[in-house]
Formats: sequence, structure tokens, C-alpha cells
Amino acid sequence: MEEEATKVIRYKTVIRIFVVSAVLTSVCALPTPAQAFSITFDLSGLEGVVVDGLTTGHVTKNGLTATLTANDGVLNQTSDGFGINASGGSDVTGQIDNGSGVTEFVTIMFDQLVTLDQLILSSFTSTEEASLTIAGGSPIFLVGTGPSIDIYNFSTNNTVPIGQSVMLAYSTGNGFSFDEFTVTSVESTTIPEPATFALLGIGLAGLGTGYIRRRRPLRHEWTTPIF
Ligand SMILES: [Ca+2]
Ligand SMILES: [Ca+2]
Repeated sequence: MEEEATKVIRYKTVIRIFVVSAVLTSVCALPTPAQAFSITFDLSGLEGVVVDGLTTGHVTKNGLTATLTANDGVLNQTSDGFGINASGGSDVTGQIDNGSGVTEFVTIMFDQLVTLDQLILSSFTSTEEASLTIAGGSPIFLVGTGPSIDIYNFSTNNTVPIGQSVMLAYSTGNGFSFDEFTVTSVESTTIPEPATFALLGIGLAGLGTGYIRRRRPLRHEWTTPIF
């Protein structure tokens, strides 16, 4: 009877260990709270001329990569301003315009889910317009104000999922330079890999087995005859 009682206690201990293991694993699987942080990409060249002359260029800042693509010609990131250097002639290279006869636009994609917060444009007068399309939504028309820079702030629900883009295009007038854009990146939640779950379970089970062995009376040593 004592042997049976010991077995029952052992089984109960094993069940408790697996229950604790399951609870701990569930707790570890809960996503961590998302942390939002704002990142400004300065295209004026102050932070480095890294996409000048490229059709598609990547800019990485604080772990977030923005991929910029010119619809015609190449990106122009010089002291003249950020714009598009179109393949045709008579183009103002430091602006997004239609000097070459092509309506220029730049698309920006991100490797994380972001919200578009702010754009800063310059060389943008009250008779000029730009067209902004966020993640395939309806175009937003931005109107310039004068010789100083123009700052446009957007609602935080302007999300740009991975695989979608922000598109800034020439609309009317003589064009504009694209100085800066600011986005908020939502840090990805941390969910342990299945392999981590397995290792955690194996580890806890190992601890439990060790516990049972330590608790088990060394009965066979007491009953083994000594010759
Ligand atoms: Ca241009
Ligand atoms: Ca202009």
C-alpha cells in the first residue's frame, strides 16, 4: 500500500510539473506590449547622401529601412534638394516636377508597419500642388505656402503596412523638393519560437524528474545484502 501511495504522489507531482510548465509556457507566449517610436528621415543630405543616382535606394535609421524608388530616371539627393533626375532632358534634378514631360513621383516602402506622421517640402508656392497617396488610399493634395519650408502633419491612423507604399507625386506648378519625412514604427511583438517552447518544456520536465529522483527513497540500497 505504501508503494501504491508513493506512486500516486509521484504521478501527482508529475502532473503538477506539467501544469506549471504549461502555465509558464502560456505566460511566455503572451505578446509583449508594443512600443511606438518616431523616426525622421532627412533627405537633404545632412545625414549622408546614400540614394543619390539610384533608381531604388535604401535608407536605414534606428532599425527601420525605407526603400525609395523613382518612377523615372534616378533619385537625386544633393545640396540642390531631394528630387528626381528624370531620364528626359530639361529636368530640374533636385525637385519632383514634370520638367522632362514625365509626371515624377517617388514611392517609399518600409520593412516594418509604420504610420506616416509628417512630410516637409520646400520650393513649394501657393500655386503648386503635390499629390500624396498613402497605402493605396485616395490621393491627398498638398498645397505650398511660399518660400519657407512647408510642414504637413498627418493623422496617426495613416498606416502603411509592409508591402504597401507612400507615394509623393508632382501635381501642378513647377514642382517641389522633398526634405524630410517622419514615420512612427510599431516595434514587433516578441513571441517565442516553437523550438523555444519545446526547450522550455524539456527543461522543466528535466527539473521535475530530478526532483522526483531526489525525493525517491533509496530503498534498494537498504535491502541489498552486503557480502
Ligand atoms: Ca525632376
Ligand atoms: Ca516650386
